[in-house]
Amino acid sequence: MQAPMVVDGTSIGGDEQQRGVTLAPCPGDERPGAGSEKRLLRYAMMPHMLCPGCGHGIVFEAMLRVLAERYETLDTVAFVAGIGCSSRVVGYVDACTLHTTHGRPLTFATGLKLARPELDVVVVTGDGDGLSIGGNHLIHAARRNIDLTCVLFNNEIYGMTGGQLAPTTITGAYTSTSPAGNHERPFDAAKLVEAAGATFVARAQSYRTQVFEDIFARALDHKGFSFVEVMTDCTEYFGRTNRLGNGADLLFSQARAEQAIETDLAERPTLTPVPPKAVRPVMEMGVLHESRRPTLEEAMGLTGEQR
Ligand SMILES: Cc1ncc(C[n+]2csc(CCOP(=O)(O)OP(=O)(O)O)c2C)c(N)n1
Ligand code: SF4
Ligand SMILES: [Mg+2]
Repeated sequence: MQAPMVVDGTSIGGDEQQRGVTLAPCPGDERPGAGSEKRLLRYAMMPHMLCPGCGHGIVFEAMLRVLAERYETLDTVAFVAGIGCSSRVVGYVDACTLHTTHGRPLTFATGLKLARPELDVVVVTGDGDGLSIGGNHLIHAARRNIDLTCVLFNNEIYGMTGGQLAPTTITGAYTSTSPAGNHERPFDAAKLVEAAGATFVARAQSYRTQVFEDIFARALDHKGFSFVEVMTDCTEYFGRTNRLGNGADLLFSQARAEQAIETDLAERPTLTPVPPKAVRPVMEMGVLHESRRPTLEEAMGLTGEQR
């Protein structure tokens, strides 16, 4: 029989108590208010399935920190996700959650928001889920300007299914389906979604979680379709296949690819695997577009009393 997971002496109650799970102190827990995001976790789902060093855990924890500051409980917040390692994280948050089919979280979220406009609906998707099989739904959700917050975890690969090429994989990178290096050019997700009509578009990195947290909070406040692309790293497939080192090495390579800081470093190739060389492009970070026009719910009259 598996021994109960007891990491330190802090008892936390609820279903986590039934499983004998206790919380480990994390670096930074000594900060005032730090650690409060842990109350939003679904302990019955632990241990989680993310690989050591995966950027998705960093981003997910940052999302929880923002939510913990804004909500006592997540009863009025719905998380909707597709399928993928990124999408899987919604299973770990103690909110109303829909873990849907691959590529379709925005369709479920659209139905949910129109039926229950009073809910705050957050969509978590991956670059495969949101831009490959679900790319069509993404551009139409943006065009409709439905009031959803969509966070796309871009790790430039299909992580969950064994590291296949994604529409975001950088040119030259090795994946399990591009053994000679990727010959294609990746999507610029943020530009695509802005052109499709989203009224809030931003890009952030798992490397700088404070910036991501500020952006995520603004996206939640925004009325209309908010899209946040967050660059995260798949250590297990993207990192290992391209011989890019561990999670920390990958985070450092993100720092070099950010336009706002270290532009001198950014001009140098940051990914130097076996040839053909894959160079992580320099990307603009921050809020890239913000505007206001009627949301789909407003256009349909689902406002005021009817909401
Ligand atoms: C209809 C359908 N096609 C394919 C799959 C297999 N599949 C599951 S997850 C996934 C890719 C996920 O990639 P991404 O969204 O980038 O998530 P990541 O694991 O990289 O975070 C695929 C192809 C599926 N589950 N359903
Ligand atoms: S396979 Fe990649 S994306 Fe999936 S959990 Fe592991 S490191 Fe993260
Ligand atoms: Mg991916």
